[in-house]
Amino acid sequence: PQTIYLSEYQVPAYLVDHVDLRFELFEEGARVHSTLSVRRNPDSRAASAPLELDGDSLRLESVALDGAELSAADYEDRGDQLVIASVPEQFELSVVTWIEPQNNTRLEGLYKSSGMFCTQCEAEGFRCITFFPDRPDVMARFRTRIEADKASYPVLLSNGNDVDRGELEGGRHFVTWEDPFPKPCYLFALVAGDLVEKRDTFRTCSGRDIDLRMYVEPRNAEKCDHAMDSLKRSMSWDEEVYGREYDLDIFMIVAVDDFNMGAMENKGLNIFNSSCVLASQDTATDAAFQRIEAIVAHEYFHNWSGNRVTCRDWFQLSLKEGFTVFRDSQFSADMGSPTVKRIEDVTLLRTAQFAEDAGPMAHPVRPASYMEISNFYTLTIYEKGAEVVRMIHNLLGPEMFRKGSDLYFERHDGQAVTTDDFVRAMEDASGRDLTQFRLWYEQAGTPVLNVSDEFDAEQGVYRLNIAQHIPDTPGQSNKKPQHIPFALGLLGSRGEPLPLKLEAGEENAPAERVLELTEASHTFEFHGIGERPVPSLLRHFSAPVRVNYPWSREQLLFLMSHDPDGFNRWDAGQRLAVDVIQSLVGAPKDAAVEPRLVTSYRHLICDSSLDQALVAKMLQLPSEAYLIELADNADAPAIHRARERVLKHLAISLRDELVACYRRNLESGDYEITPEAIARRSLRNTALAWLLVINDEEGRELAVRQFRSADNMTDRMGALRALVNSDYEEDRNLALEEFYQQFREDPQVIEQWFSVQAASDRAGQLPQIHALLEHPAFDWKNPNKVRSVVGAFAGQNLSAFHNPDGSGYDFLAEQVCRLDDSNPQIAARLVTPLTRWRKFAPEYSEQMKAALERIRDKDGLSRDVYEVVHKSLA
Ligand code: HT7
Ligand code: ZN
Repeated sequence: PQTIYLSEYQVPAYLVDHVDLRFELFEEGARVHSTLSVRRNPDSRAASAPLELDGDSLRLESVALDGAELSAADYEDRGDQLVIASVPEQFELSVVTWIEPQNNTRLEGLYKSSGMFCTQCEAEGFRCITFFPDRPDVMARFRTRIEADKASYPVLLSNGNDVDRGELEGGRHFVTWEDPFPKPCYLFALVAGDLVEKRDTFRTCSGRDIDLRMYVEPRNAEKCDHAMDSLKRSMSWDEEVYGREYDLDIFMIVAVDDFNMGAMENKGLNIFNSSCVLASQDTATDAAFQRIEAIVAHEYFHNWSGNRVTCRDWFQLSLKEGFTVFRDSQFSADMGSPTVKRIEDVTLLRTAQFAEDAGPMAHPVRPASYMEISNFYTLTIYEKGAEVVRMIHNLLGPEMFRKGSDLYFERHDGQAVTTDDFVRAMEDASGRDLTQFRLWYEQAGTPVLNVSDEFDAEQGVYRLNIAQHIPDTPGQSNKKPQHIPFALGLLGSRGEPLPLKLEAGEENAPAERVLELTEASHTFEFHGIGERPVPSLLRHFSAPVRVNYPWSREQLLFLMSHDPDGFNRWDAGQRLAVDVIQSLVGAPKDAAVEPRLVTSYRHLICDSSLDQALVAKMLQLPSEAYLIELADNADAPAIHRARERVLKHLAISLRDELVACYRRNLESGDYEITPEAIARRSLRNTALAWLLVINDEEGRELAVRQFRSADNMTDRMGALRALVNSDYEEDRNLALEEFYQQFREDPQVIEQWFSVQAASDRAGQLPQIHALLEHPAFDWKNPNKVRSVVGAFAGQNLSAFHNPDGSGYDFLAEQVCRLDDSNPQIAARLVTPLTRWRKFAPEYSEQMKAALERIRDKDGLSRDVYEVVHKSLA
């Protein structure tokens, strides 16, 4: 496959001002009539360039230029391109293509899901619908007429406003949609199906009433309220915090079961994976409710950060994704607990993005090259991209950042731009020079900060040295120092925050500062310090970096209970737990577990005056995935055993406290989704899980009772997970069966049922995984089902996946090869756990590499999987 380079970007030779589409939808396929108003781009230097339109899996039926049908000699159909060598300055091109949505298993372009037609055009799916310059810097106005059988497809939707509708012969009907805003074709959408409509309205800040509509299959009619409420909250938050008002008169959301990602921000017609939009108390966990709120907000926010101002090319993907993740993360923080949201974001970043940044697929936030753009919808583009925007926010402060975003939206409205344009708007609005900061977009790899300190008791000076280096990544070495905002505080021996005087005699010094690191090494002096302080470093996780500092366990325990920054309290607890678990990896069975860990957890469980949402997070031990990410020559089963050992020791030592915690947090009133109620459910389900890890009889009874009497999915799933991960095999099987019978008609719940088993070392050993793949509810064509079994096994059930006999790797390789023909995007994503092979001890890594080689050798490998496998083996 060909590699595409940012350095070779050229403006399009032709622009399209208007697109007229007519879709004739049938069971045996669809005919697409497209008429493009094209003109030569005055900014292009390619004066007499041929017209080149992208296409993929299309059957060309006819081509006409300015109304005159072209003969085959006038154009070249190269399969992936339609080329017309000679065209006038300005013209109308009409093309008719035939496609087969019912056979489209890649879920790119127009396809069928549960009997309805739907589209996914980002990044390059529009070319699977008709021939078109499929690149985001070609922005056109779209008019779309959809024709279909009225009984089977009463609802016909596209972008913009419905401007015409009527009956046709043979029981067919049509609806015409017009989108007044020019957009790239990746934002095009079409839906045709038998769907129920849920309506609401939103009055904007300027007093316009927006028609809000959700379209779902009739069986899901009662699962729309949460998404609709989330949408209204998002609309009003974006007005308040960013001054962004919605622009069309209608905003539509559609839920589809078969979808490669979470959702898609098509202009005025967002399409969602059902699992990311449908919720009811009975079927969705608290985590799902929160995820839905965040994704609804994310897609809505794209209307400005992505649609009104879009990307010039796909190297700029983080322009819209990083900025929009930052915006949705601010929104979620405002809707719930900011500290908990920060902990969740950082957990994902440190566990998965840091691993990506240290692996063979590492790439900058603005990549310099790619083979298959679908492989670049990564944690680096999304999560690290959001952290980069967050750092700009922190460096500029909220007011200047808002000035910068206002300027960005005003200056670039209706344009396709670059990450550099975004940074320039921030510079111009604030007067700050972000030249060095731009390296965050160019250099891959997670910066490492080595911090050391000394205390000069005589002078009352505390010195902190911070040295940064950025590890080599594929194609990049000897990197330059980056501009890193580093927030910190110092604590005295009673936990009191000390004033941070950077000069002797400084008055009113603050207790927290953001130091700006720009050199390879800096030494900071803090004056007027009477005793050796305990440093609280990188508060709020002010930059996406690794910090090495030789904390003693004593200091970590101290920070856990005294740090005024909730995030760093949590982080101290994580560092302590990591240290304790790491010290037990490969240690003799009777090696002691740090007793102070038990004491500190007892304090967390018993002191109900603490912020319970934070406590709920602090009680979660670092995940196996994170422990592996931190290790060299990782031995996943040994890490699993050490972690289990600590968990069991804590559960045995704190058994009575856990029962009391469970009872104290039992619900009394109605089910609510407030941070307090979520924390209560989280605490009692953690208590339950711990009790079952040690086969506690009372815990078993509580779990069975909770499973049967729960009035919400969080508690039902909490009890089920605890039983599944226990040694009570009979209860486990009974609960799994009961759960299945109760929810067998609900695909989103069955996905949870699959993944709770596949992720469990008790219920998810390979023979059981094979049985799940044979289960009647499993469907290879549905990405959610594949993720819930194969993805959960390889990504969460790490001791089983890393079975020393290599069977887990063989299994994954086999499933990737199987999926590669039907859905290459999903196949390529599933390879991820194998790409980390260099991280593991040789007895694992050699077998992982062999599995990758087997995938590499498959005949007809897709470009998606080819890129991931070849880069991993390079
Ligand atoms: N912007 C959307 C990206 C997306 C996507 C990309 C590749 C293949 C399928 C896809 N579905 C959606 C999602 C978002 O970030 O909002
Ligand atoms: Zn997005």
